Parts: sequence; C-alpha cells; structure tokens
Amino acid sequence: MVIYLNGKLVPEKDAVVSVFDHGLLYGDGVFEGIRSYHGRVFLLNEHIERLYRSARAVALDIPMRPEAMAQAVIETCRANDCRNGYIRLVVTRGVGNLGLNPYNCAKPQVIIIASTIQLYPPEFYAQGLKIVTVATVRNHPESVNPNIKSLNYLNNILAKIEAINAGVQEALMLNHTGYVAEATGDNVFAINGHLLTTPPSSSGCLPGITRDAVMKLAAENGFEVRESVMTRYDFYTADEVFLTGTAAEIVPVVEIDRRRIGAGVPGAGTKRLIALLHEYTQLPESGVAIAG
Ligand code: PXG
Repeated sequence: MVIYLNGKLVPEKDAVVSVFDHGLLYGDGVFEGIRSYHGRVFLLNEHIERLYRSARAVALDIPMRPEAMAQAVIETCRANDCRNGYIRLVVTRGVGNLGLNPYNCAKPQVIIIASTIQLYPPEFYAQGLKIVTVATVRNHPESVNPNIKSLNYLNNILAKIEAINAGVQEALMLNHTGYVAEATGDNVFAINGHLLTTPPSSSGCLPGITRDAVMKLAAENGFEVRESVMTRYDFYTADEVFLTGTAAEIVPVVEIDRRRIGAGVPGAGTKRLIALLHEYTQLPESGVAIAG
C-alpha cells in the first residue's frame, strides 16, 4: 500500500507523523471517510466540500486547493487499485509544541489512505440493529459544533462505549435540549407511510453525505422527505427506523430502548431505499472515475 503524505505517495512504512503533531496531541484536525464503488470515488466532491467547511470552522488553512485535493484522492486510489474500497482523508494541524496554540503549528499534514472497507456483519442488515439512547449528550453546537467532522471523536466514542456496555452495537444520541441528534457515526431516519423524516443539522448531527443522498433518492422515488426536530417518541412510534453512513450505508434499526420498532424486522421502505442506494452507486454520475 502507498499512502499520500503531503504531496507524495510513500510506502506505508514511511507514512509517519510526528509525536508533536497536534492531530495526535489534541485531536486538532479534520477528516473524511469516503467510499469507492465500481472504480469511482462516491460523491467525492461532496466530501471535499465538507472537509473544507470543517477546516474553515476550526481555522485550519488547508495548504492546497480543493481541486488538487480531489485529484490527490483519485491518484491515491489509482496507485492502490482501490476500486471498491474505503478512503480516509485526514488533515491535521501539524507539528507544534506541547502547548495548545494552533498558531505555533508549522503546517497542516495531509494524509490520504486508500484501503479496504471493514463491512458490518451481514446479520446487521438481515435482522436489523437494536440500539439504546445513551446519557452522553451530543456536543453542544457552541463547543465543538457537530457539523464539523473533526479528529476529536471522544463525544461519539463515549456514547459508543455506553451502547456496547448496554449490550448493543449502536447508540442514539440526544442533543443538549433533549432532542434526537444522531447515532455515534451515522445519521438516523424514521419512516411513516410515505413520509421520511430526519433531524436537521441544527439538532446536532453531522450533515452526512449518505444522509443527503438518501433524502434525494427518497424524494425522487415517491417519499415525502422532511427535516424536523424529533423526539425519542417519534422514533419509538415510527413504522421503520434506519441509520445511514458511508461505512454502514443503510442499516435497519428494529429496537430502540427495548421498544420494538414496527414489526421488529427490517421494513419494506428501508429495503427499497437500500436498493435505490445500491443502484445509485452503479451510476457514473454518483462519483469521480479513478482510471483514465
Ligand atoms: N454522523 C457522524 C457523527 C459521523 O461521523 C455520519 C454521521 C455519517 O456521515 P456520512 O457522510 O458518512 O454519510 C458520520 C460519518 C467510519 C467512520 O470509519 C465513519 C464516520 C466516523 C468515523 C468513522 O466508517 N462517520
């Protein structure tokens, strides 16, 4: 495997960062997790745009243009023949000293890893997930805004720990006002008849690229799509619930806090959206070609 590191493709063993990098010392940086399907980088431009928004929000000046970053992702995929894989794009604050001050950091480090995806077990999709609401509240929007995809994931990791300790795989996270925000690394949706509802980004979720794609596909295929402030009640009483994310794609949820959702099995609406998303990944317009 070769890794993109600050403008060069280098062997994995040479792809190293300093112990003084503020990405390591403080989680000071931003990232993206991207998929490639059928030789195309899925929704690459959307991921690049979100990366630069995240960077702007934390006053991190990425030392290259978005177009060059997109090209670097493509080149890294090409060099690793990453046609159906997972790409991790990381920009750290760079090497500084042991103080917090980001302005002492010399230059941001740009890392691109084009690897394989660790898929969730097939039974997650066949049977659906059981999840619980956790006590860890999603970050307050005026502390670390959840719209920022930062390298600091402790908020999400603490929630994940609570879920696993409770014997389930995933957590439902509430925001500081008690409304539903998202899962630890996925957005959350409810289906009621032809109505598809998800919390708005102002409820404290990451504006997921998969979330956007699912909303668009749903609207084009007979669903009424709404972004609304949502309570746990709205999810407990929904016909169907599912999570979306780059890694998970669409994963059905069949139980929340010991309340069975709908019939307790993945529903027809969720299955339809899974099929639509898979079809979409096959279309040339869903991504940027890796070869040629
Ligand atoms: N919410 C959060 C907090 C996330 O981190 C999503 C929603 C879904 O967004 P996308 O754009 O992927 O549809 C994410 C994405 C991984 C991994 O390795 C994925 C994410 C975070 C950390 C790891 O799959 N998140």
